[in-house]
Amino acid sequence: MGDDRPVREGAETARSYPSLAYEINRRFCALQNWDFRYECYELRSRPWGKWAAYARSPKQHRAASWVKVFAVLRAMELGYEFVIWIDSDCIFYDHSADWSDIMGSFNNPELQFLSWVDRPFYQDQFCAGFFIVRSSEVIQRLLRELWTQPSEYSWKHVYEQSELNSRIKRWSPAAYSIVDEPMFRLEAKDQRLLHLASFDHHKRVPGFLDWFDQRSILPEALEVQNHVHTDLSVDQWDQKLSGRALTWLERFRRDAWSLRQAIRRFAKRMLNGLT
Ligand SMILES: [Mn+2]
Repeated sequence: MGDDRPVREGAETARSYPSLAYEINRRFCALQNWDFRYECYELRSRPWGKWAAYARSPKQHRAASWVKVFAVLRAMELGYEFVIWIDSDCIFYDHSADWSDIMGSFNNPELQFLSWVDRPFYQDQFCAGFFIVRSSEVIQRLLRELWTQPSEYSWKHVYEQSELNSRIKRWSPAAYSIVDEPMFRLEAKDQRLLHLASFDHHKRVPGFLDWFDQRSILPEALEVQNHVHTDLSVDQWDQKLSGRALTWLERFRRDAWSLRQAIRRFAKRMLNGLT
């Protein structure tokens, strides 16, 4: 998993949903004997806020959720055969759930990508908040092209998810699998995933706290120094994939863009304050 926000420890965990999700997901991975990484990625900080992610080859700013591409590519570089991506607003819900059938589907050597259906929003698309990929040339190329080629979804909701769906749907059906199980609502106590997406953002902290409460586990992030990696620089990865340095004009544009975003955020806060 990954986020630009740090994992908070001690009593602070309970106020930060990525930190609560970190601990729930860390515990599940420990049970499964899966290595677990939280990429706390880094973007240039300016006095008014952070730079947005930017892809130099298509000259496009990119919404934050695109950064998962680097986290997954990085895990592949580390030599893992399979990489599971989980959003910081998504948890492995039932820790006694059996995942051997899901992982076993990769016994089919043609399968490259597995994800959950984006129900109730779309019946025929997957949600990019959770997916499993085989570390193969096909997937590496997919992720590199996803970042370096122009996309009409660069800043359009649901961002990299729409681009991923449109690319993978061109593949042979044997190469991808969409699991039809709930993730956006708690429909069963034994469901594998729970994803509290942006429309439910106010439920994330209380929802994840309930998970700890029901199991009498203290909501505190543990083993942070073993699992949180703070050296994934979004710009360095873009430079590596795009193959060139930023021009001064691009630096200026990114400052201007981030300033514009900061003004928008401020205006929105003011408007909310008035109503
Ligand atoms: Mn999400």
